[in-house]
Amino acid sequence: MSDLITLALSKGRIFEETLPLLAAAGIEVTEDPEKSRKLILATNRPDVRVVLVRATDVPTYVQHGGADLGVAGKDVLLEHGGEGLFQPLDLKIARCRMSVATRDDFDYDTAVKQGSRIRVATKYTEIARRHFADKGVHVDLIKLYGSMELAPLTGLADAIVDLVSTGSTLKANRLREVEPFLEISSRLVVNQAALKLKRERLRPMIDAFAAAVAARG
Ligand code: PRT
Ligand code: MG
Repeated sequence: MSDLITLALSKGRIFEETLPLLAAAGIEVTEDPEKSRKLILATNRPDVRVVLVRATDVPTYVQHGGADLGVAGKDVLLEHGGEGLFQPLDLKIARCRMSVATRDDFDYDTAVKQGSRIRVATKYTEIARRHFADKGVHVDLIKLYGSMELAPLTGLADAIVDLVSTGSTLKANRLREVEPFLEISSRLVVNQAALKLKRERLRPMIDAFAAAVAARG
């Protein structure tokens, strides 16, 4: 195992919202990912680097030691399963909720009450499967990799399960949020072997993140 500390982040909201937490640990990313195509970013600490990966790949990198630690949404962690990952901290960033949404003219409550089979399109098949199983609702899950909003509009599905934050994406596509069911935020994930072998340097980082999260309230 290399002596570097490698942190896996995804571009966009997770990268942006993790920067202040890194700053609290005295770590500054010295390159701007929006201004270059580099996937490995240096920091002010010669022993710490950031790697940019797809949000859904963060748990995989950390689990297999491609990174020592990373930041991933609860949605991503639930879908991944979280095996081999130590999850010491809810960073309370990139917050949103997982919801069921339908077309305006689909009567979800009645369909549920009548025990109808509902066709649900989603990228989050594991979360959706568990949610409807807990409710005792029969569903046919259709796996998609993006643009879930299109599914009810084209007749591919009756409903979708997707992340909602402001609600404007649903609104723009004339969909209605009928059932928010899971609060989502991002977690710090740490490789279990790294936690043992690099404990002296990782522990203060984790503690600094925890203090910054607590200070934010
Ligand atoms: O976008 P890309 O395909 O590159 O990857 P990604 O979608 O996996 O990454 P990214 O950066 O978009 O999301 C990373 C993490 O941010 C997710 O795993 C969530 O934990 C968290 N997060 C917080 C969100 C949102 N808010 C969010 N609003 N992830 C996605 N969205 C999407 C949502 O899927 C929907 O399409 O934004 C749209 C809804 O937003 P509103 O504001 O219109 O309701
Ligand atoms: Mg996205």
